Amino acid sequence: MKQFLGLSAKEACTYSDASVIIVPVPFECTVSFGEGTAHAPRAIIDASSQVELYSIDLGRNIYERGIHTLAPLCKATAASTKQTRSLLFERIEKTASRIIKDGKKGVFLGGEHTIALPIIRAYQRSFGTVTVLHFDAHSDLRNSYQRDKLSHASTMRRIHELGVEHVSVGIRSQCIEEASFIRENNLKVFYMEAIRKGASSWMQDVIRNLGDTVYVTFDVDCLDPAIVPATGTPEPGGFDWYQIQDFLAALRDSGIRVAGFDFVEFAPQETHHASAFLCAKLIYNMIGYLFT
Ligand SMILES: [Mn+2]
Repeated sequence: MKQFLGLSAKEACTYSDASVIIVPVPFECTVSFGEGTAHAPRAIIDASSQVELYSIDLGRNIYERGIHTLAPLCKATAASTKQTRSLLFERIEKTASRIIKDGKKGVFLGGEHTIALPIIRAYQRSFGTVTVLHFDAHSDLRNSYQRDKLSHASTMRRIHELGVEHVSVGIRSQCIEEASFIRENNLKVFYMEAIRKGASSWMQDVIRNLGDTVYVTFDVDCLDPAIVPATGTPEPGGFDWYQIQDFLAALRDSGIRVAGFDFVEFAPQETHHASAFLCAKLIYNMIGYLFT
């Protein structure tokens, strides 16, 4: 397997020496609009070889933290079926559990958003309590979508049913069923409109709602489609690059432990390699800021 950042054999770590494990999960089953998330891990890993290893913001070579990239957990075929899905979900959960048990941080590259469900199951079981910090343009709280309860549009609903605390950030699209579900269950949601109007106070407000151990599920469509158009369901009005960098720095400064994250719903377009590069650099910065 090609290593994240294109690290040479000398720079890359073995699994046992690494403290950060990259797990490609090129799973795509429940696309509703644009497709291609199955190709995201490869596109991100390819683009990552162009990311500068030294970080100006952090003043160090982030990779020296020790990063190892696993082989993909499934084949990158857009036509994964619901039958193969449950087998794969077991595999994802086992892999996440093993990474946690070995005292390492997991970075899971989707694939569609549903992969977060088995991962979060593993984090919840291993840590007892974990807060899920959910970046997304969409609430993903539909009970089912296109007659599928494991649709990408239902991911957070299933995670909610696990009894896991979650805080959603960047939301700017939902259906009326989701709006009432949020009200009835008093869910913590930071809408993009409020973030836009509230200057930078949203960052501390989000952080105040997190527990001691956090897992981040990062849907790339939380970003503005002007900076990442390559996603299945782009929504106007998202975060810019610096808002996310500032938040990562604020979260690091809070001292909250981030135990792992996923990065999902990127759907690479061959003609738009700026998107793939942005994703690769953002993931590298997330490792640098969140896993201290
Ligand atoms: Mn989304």
